[in-house]
Amino acid sequence: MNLLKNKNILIVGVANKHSIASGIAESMAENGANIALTYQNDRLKENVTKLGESWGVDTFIPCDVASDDEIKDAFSTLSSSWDGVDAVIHAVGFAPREELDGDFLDATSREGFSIAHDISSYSFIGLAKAAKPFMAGRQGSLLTLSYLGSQMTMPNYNVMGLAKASLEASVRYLAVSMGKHGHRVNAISAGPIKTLAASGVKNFRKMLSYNASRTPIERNITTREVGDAATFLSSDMASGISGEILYVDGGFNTTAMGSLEEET
Ligand code: NAD
Ligand code: 0WE
Repeated sequence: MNLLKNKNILIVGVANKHSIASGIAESMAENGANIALTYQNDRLKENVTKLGESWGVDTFIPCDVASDDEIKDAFSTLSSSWDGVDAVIHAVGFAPREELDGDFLDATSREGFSIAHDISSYSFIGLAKAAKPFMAGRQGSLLTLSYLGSQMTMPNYNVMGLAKASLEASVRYLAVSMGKHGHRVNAISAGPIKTLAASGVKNFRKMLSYNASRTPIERNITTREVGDAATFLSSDMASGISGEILYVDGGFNTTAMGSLEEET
């Protein structure tokens, strides 16, 4: 399909081939998008460049979203090759590892709270601010990635649940702000996937099998399935959708008792 033909799309959050952002880039590349990728730091530069080249990407820009200057510089670099931006994908989340281990009250610190909210939630607003002038005159789209832990407690997800709740609220407020200029803002709430961010998490494999056994489609989702939903939401096919949180989780969030046929 060619849902994103002639669209300029910046994707933030590729670390390796397992990243959700990689499933998004692959789907968007197949759909004819012009893609630019950012990478967090020099450590990731080579990996991200190699991966990107396999999708036909030729623009790679450093961007640590903790820095307003780096966000601003990323868009000025982009403006030398593109006459504007149609869509931005934000697939970034981070909390200090110690925050995601054990009892919520014991594990949560003022510093960890601040970092989690800054990197996982504010950065989407920071990107929107910087992208806005480059989206002028286009019907642009902003998209971020969330998780059900924003709505319901999950063991160990802790302060990330609060940061995702904040991120989802920002989708609604940004949809109003950006809507005045003809742009849409949405999130995908994805089911759990074994990515780099998940690899540091205790018992993640156990969580994946629990999740699969209680999901209507009886399996976990893939990064490519998230990518295809992201392609749709960033395309003109979704011109009536804004402020929305779209669940790409095989229906997990809709059931409370599964089918009573799972083992665990
Ligand atoms: P990932 O580790 O592949 O991607 C996370 C990305 O965030 C990495 O590319 C990393 O470089 C980037 N990042 C972290 N701090 C940054 C900073 N300061 N500046 C710039 N980039 C920074 O893991 P992922 O699972 O693909 O995560 C992508 C998004 O999807 C996150 O928002 C995550 O919360 C969300 N998500 C993940 C799952 C899952 O189970 N894996 C489920 C739902 C939502
Ligand atoms: O949003 C996420 C990933 C969040 C995340 C993970 C890490 C691990 C390594 C943020 N920051 C860090 N920092 C690190 O140092 N997911 C939805 C995946 C995820 O993470 C969990 C989960 C799920 C699902 C953590 C605990 C419990 C469940």
